Amino acid sequence: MKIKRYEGRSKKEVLEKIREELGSEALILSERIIQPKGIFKLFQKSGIEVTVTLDDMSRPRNNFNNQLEEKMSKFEDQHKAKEVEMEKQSETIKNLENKLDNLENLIKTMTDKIVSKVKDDDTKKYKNNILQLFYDNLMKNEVDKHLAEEILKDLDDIDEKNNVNDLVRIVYNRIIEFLGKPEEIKIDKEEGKPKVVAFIGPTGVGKTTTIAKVIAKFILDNKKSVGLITADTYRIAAVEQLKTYAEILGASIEVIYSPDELAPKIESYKEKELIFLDTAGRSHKNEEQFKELQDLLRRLDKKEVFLVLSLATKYRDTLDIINKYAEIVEDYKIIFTKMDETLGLGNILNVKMHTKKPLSYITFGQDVPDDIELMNTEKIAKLLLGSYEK
Ligand SMILES: Nc1nc2c(ncn2[C@@H]2O[C@H](COP(=O)(O)OP(=O)(O)OP(=O)(O)O)[C@@H](O)[C@H]2O)c(=O)[nH]1
Ligand SMILES: [Mg+2]
Repeated sequence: MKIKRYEGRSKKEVLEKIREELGSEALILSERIIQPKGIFKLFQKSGIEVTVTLDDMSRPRNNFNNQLEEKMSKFEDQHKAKEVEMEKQSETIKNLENKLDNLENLIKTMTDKIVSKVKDDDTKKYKNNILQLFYDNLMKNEVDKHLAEEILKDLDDIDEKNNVNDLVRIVYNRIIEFLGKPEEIKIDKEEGKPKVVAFIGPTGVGKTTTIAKVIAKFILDNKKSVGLITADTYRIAAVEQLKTYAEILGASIEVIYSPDELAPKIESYKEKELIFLDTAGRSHKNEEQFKELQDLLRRLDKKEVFLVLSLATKYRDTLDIINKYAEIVEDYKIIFTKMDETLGLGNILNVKMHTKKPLSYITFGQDVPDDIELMNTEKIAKLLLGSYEK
């Protein structure tokens, strides 16, 4: 440790000396006023003595510096470690990103493969262009895929150029055969008892309108005597609707409010050639309504039941409907309505496939009596395979 004393007349003077010699690092240890001594003391001014140290002062400074340096280097180390850590993390994130990219690519490739496979299945199913066109049209009409495949089965090897006509004829015939010969309502009066033709089906499909169309043909074209019974008393408007048609057509009409009233009404119509029974539309989800309808149908001994289905109903819903009606009636024929409201006629084939029941009339508009005909299966086959024009 170096200790040095400096003297001067003022503190300023001494400090300047110290700064000159030791620089600004020197540390002041003590200061003392120096009084002049002896006989000259009266004439002399007091001075100042400053004791300083360089080492002592630099040591704490050094310690401080060291600590500071230590702290700084620790901080730098920590900072570096953090940087390394961050680098590692960003590396990991990059790796993860790469993995995600790879996964995304993999999913895309797989999806593309599946989509192109499905497309291949659906669009490029047949080598023969005509068969492919038929298949595409059947699909557009929402024909059940398996049924469409069945209709076009075993034909792909026929040479296209030489046998176009054969191919077309075969496919048309297959459809016509599959649909079967549509059956119309016939007068069938045995033992003096007219047959009861009952129309059943979901709400709003066109049962009442179709009955009006059918009886108009019997009354106006064939001059037959027809009796009408309506069991649809759920809505006042329903009774009024049929009464209006009956009035215009000159048919008699009876209303029944319970199944017990059915037999007497049928009896009262025994002179008629045909009796039509209109029923209330049933939601295929309402069990109670279905029981009532079943009860009504059971009371008819000589009957012909027509299940009326709208072509505007989706395939899935139509399936539910036919399954539900199959629970309460075994023997029935099918009438399709609202052909004018859809481009897809596939449900005609689909329903036939699921029920195997005979087809009958088809309706294509609201006009009574014009918008109805016995289904023309050749026309339907053409529409299903070729175009959507009606
Ligand atoms: N576009 C079109 N509408 C039809 C056809 N047949 C019936 N309609 C209409 O469908 C609606 C319902 O017809 P309705 O005869 O009352 O049907 P419904 O099955 O008796 O109905 P509910 O008795 O309520 O079950 C009416 O507006 C009819 O004009 C058809 O072939 N095409
Ligand atoms: Mg009705």
